[in-house]
Amino acid sequence: MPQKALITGITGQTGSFLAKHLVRAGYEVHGTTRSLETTPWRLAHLGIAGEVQLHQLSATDFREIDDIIARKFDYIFHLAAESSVATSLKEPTKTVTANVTQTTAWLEAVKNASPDCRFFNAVTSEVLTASNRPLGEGAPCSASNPYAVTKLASMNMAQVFRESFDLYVVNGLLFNHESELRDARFVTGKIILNLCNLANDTSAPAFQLGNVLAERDFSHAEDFARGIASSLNHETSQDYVFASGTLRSVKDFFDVAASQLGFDPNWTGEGTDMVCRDLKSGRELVTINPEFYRPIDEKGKVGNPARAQSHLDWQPQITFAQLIERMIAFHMNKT
Ligand code: GDR
Repeated sequence: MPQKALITGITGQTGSFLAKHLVRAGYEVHGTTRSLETTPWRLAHLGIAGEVQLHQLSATDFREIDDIIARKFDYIFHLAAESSVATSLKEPTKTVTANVTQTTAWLEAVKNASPDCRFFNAVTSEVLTASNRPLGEGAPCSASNPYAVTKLASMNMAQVFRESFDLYVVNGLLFNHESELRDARFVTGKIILNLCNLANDTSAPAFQLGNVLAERDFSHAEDFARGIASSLNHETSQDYVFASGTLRSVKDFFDVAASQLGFDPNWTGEGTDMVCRDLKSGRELVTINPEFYRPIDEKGKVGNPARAQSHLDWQPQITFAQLIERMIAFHMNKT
């Protein structure tokens, strides 16, 4: 009998890579999605749309969870969430429902109906307090936006269920993970989409970004999918940081992407007057719009994935340059 896994949020970026990993490893893979009508384009792109069983689950009403969990899974990977900081600032109440209430509903269902099922909860580096040191699992926590507040609560709830009810529950503290399946709500997807447009259309106007000096620890989501899968196969359950261990600015990401596309990016000005031009053509590529700044944008944080490396034998395999190459290749082949 194959092992049975359920991925909540299977049609998202990380859910899709995780589904592919588990399908290839021989699991029977199920997933929840908000709508069965929209085409799961990421699953189709990865060639596994026909190999997973989808179940509809609303983002606000979780009564269907009892029916879904009655199918008895060996593993549940809970990735469904409102995952954009910007959206959480616009819709904090909805974000609490999607991220805290939903996680609690899944944990409660596991406890009541399927206590042997191993449960992974996707958390974020946003809950870790910035420091000059690389951040591991024991680092102090705090939250500076609604998304981070909800993820901190969901992490604490998962820990309480693990300790109080003896469940196998893992929180994954995920630093930024990007890919060719990223949409333009997130800065890497926005940069690649717009730079590819500029490369394909010499009359396309410059686009706008917010704080390009913000720093993040970027990885490829496919690398995280392998780590997430392994985290439920250790003898004991505990939390894991997944990260590359290297800090880069949004500007670094932009510069590497622009260079790979044949531009010669050159920045002038400061703060919201920063502009990047292509030195070869003199063309303006990007300007800054303060509208895309966040009320509080955390200082750069770098992750320390030592526990995942030693317990799970996990190593990232896709470099920063390869991540960007894959994103560009995907968009250039589409247009
Ligand atoms: P983040 O990702 O908030 O780190 O969360 P995002 O790509 O939205 O922002 C990264 C950084 O880029 C700066 N930035 C911009 N961001 C967006 N979206 N649009 C812009 O135009 C722009 N210009 C500059 C932001 O200020 C920020 O500093 C991601 C998500 O995947 C979360 O779900 C996940 O938990 C964390 O990573 C780890």
